[in-house]
Amino acid sequence: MSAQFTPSPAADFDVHAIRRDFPILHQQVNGKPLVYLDNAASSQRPSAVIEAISSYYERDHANVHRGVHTLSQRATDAYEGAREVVRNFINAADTKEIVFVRGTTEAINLVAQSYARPKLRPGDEILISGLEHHANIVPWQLVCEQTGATLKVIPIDLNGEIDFAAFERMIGPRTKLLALAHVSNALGTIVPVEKFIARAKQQGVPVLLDGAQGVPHSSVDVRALDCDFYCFSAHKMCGPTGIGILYGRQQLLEAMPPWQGGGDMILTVSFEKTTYNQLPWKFEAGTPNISGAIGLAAAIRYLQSIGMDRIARYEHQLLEYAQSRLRDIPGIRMVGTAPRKAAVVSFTLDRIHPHDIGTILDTEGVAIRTGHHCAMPVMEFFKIPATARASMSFYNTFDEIDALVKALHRTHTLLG
Ligand code: C6P
Repeated sequence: MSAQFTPSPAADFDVHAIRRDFPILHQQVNGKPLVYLDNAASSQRPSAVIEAISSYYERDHANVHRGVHTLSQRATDAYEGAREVVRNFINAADTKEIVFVRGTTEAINLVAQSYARPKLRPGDEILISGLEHHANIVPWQLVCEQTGATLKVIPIDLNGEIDFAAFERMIGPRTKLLALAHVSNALGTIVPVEKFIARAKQQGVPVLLDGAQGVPHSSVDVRALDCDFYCFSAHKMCGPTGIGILYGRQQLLEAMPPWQGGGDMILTVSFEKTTYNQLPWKFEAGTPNISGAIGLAAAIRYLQSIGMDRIARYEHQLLEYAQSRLRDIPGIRMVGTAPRKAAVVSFTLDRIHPHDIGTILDTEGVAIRTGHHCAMPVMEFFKIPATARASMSFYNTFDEIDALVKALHRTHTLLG
């Protein structure tokens, strides 16, 4: 047995009280208590979020920015109020910098098409890393195909960290944008984005951060980070699906053309000429996801009521406990061993396919994700087709990690 980490959660962190806020957690799956460890794919929602959305539909729903009637004004106030909640949460300078989108994927595509595409010329370069989710690869491949620019990939090492020295060699006068994950979804690596941003700034290169796995687990301050774009999805932070945020520095967003046309993004339309709305509405064509924005604001308020720093500390304890307990599983190989990690453990078991691990775990009520996690190049780097990934959230318990470990021992007994 390896030395085991003894958890000592802060006395004022009452995970059982927190769990009572999440109705979905209290059920049996396949006759066993649900152990939900697939939070990196999508987290669960507290009652506060579910109630905010249903109360909006029960009392306030109408279209926004269009009607003078009371319901439309209420809906508009709630929608724009949600923007302010997001602004405050990530410490953006102005609500003009907060664009509601469908999620991280749409935010990155928006920047690729509206910021990068008009600027890129053949020979220009976009820099990403070998850690990226497909959402931070494919939009850049598309825009490179459209413009003749080149996509360059900063290598990673066997711990799952981005090679900073290689980055320093690769950034240069042709680099037009650096786009990096804040936290890797497949491995959990927390990327030391501050030093990448500082180096990019010396070169005058703008930086986009894919914050899909960053925002839910630690406090993010876009001004302190000094990034130019920051993208995230509500559904990974206790909010609804189908809504997310593109934060962009105002000066850059002002200079970008709209990427979709339609209602709400215009000031005037005639067949000869159309003029566009101000920020942020210039990027929000059509009826937006109003209830989604309201749900996201409720999720942020909920997270703030617990405190992002307390969440980060508790989740770190879950990670340390999981890592120390998993070491004893026969044939386990941890994939992604960076010293700074979010609460994600990716692993393989000797001679057992990750999908079989996932299937056996499900019979024990334990939900994890298996596969390439939409990060196929990461799997290719480690020369594996897939991993099993347990991703934890602040409502998980140490007992649930014990349940995971027990189910893995059973998997080994059945298939190993
Ligand atoms: N990762 C996972 O299981 P969307 O689908 O747009 O909300 O988020 C895309 C995305 C972008 N970047 C990172 C780092 C992500 O983790 C994700 C979503 C999920 O890891 C689903 S593939």
